[in-house]
Amino acid sequence: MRNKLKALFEKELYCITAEEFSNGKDNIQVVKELIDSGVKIIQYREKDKKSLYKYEECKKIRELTREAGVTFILNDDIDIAILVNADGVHIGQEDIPIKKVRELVGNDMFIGLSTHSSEEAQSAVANGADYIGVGPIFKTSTKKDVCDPLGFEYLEYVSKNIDIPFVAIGGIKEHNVSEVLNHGARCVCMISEIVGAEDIGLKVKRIKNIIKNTK
Ligand code: 3NM
Repeated sequence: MRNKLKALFEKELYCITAEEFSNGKDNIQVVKELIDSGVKIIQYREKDKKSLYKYEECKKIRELTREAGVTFILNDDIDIAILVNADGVHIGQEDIPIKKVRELVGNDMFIGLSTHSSEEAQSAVANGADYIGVGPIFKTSTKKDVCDPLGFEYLEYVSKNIDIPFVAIGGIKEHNVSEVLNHGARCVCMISEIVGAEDIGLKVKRIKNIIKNTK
């Protein structure tokens, strides 16, 4: 799993849905545009919607991502992830402990965990996370209860000391993505910059080009 994820996250763009920032488009429309633009990793993240609504959307997104060979990850909703056969789940520090999540999802579904400090990163590894989120790098207003921006120090710590795949997140935009890559990230995660773009296809194309051309 670790090697598979390392390859998946190698110089890649990881996109997360958020209808509230999608300029009136629904998640299905956004996911179609992401897939058409060549995005390979999509996470469904909706904090305030009812389970039935999320389940129906995720069923549809699973079909679309499966057809396109795109990795589909669900945020928080382990039950929906199991029901729709997602590729992975992503959880936070205050969710069910990873070892318990593992009991539910088994070894075929990967588990990602948001981390914000070296202690959290080490604990994620010790508890069997398959990858970690590293952030917030910059200020973000997309995630409500997140800590202050961490800058590059924690990202550099992870890139040098943590042996599982990781993705950088938080306030990452087209204009600062190369800096994030230059500080050790191989995979960058974005919400508002992508789903809120006037032309998602064009935005993804430009960002993927920057990723490709940064060492
Ligand atoms: N997790 P945007 S920051 C979902 O640091 C999320 O763990 C974060 O949104 C973390 O790209 C974040 O719009 C929000 O800044 C990222």
